[in-house]
Amino acid sequence: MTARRRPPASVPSRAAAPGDALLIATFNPGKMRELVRLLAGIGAACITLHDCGIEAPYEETGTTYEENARGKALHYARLARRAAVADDSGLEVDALGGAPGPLSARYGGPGADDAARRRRLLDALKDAPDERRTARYVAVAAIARPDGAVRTFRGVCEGRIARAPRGTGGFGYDPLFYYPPYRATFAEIPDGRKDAVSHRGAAFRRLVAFLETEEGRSFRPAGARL
Ligand code: ITT
Repeated sequence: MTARRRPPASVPSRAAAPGDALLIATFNPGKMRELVRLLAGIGAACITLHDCGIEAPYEETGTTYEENARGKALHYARLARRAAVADDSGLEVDALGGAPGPLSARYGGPGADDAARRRRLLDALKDAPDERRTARYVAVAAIARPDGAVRTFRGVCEGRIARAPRGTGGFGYDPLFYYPPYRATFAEIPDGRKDAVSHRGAAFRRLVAFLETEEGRSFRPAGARL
C-alpha cells in the first residue's frame, strides 16, 4: 500500500455516479488514472472508494498478486455492495531474485514514497551490469461481486531497470522501467503507449474480454454498454 491521497479529478464524484456504476477499488492515484482509461470501453460510470465513503485500506496479507487482488476486490465489493475491480501489481527484478514483487508498494519501508522506493532500487542495483538489470512488471486484475464471486486476470511486461530516473509521466517505478521496444522508460512516453503494452493494460483487456462473455455478464455493472 502507498500513501493515501485523493483520487484524480477525472473520476466522477459521488453525486454524479449512478447506483449501477463500477467501483474502482484502489487508493493509488496513478493506478486509478490508468484503470479509468482501461475500463472506458465498458461504458459504465466509475466510482471511487472515496465516493463510497471507504477510507480504510485493505490489509494485503497474501504472498501472491492473485491472492491480494482477489482479497482487495472481494473486500471492497462487499463493503460497497456493488461490483468492484482491483489490481495487485509489482516489479520483479531478476538480479534481486524477483524482489520487490508483491511487496513493491512497501519496498523502502513504512513512510517511503515513490522517489524513496526508486532510490532504494537503484542502490540495490548499483553494482549490477546492464545484462543483469532485466525486470518485469506484473499485474493481476480482479473483479468481484458482493456475493463472493471473483475472477482474476494476469498481465506481464518485460523491461530493464535504468541507471537513473528518466521522464515525468506515469507513476511509481515508471521513471526506472526502461521498455526496450520503445527505447524509453514508461515515464517518457504518452499514457496510451504505456497502456498498449503494459502489464495492467494486458490484465484489464483480459478482464474486459471476460465481461463480454456469457459468464462475464453477471459481473457487469448494470450501466455497462458491452
Ligand atoms: P492499492 O492497493 O490501493 O491499489 P497500491 O499502490 O498499494 O494501491 P499495490 O499493492 O498493487 O498497489 O502495489 C503496487 C506497487 O507496484 C505500486 O505502489 C507501484 O509502486 C508499483 N507499480 C505497479 N504497477 C506500476 C506501474 O504501472 N507503474 C509504476 N509502478 C507500478
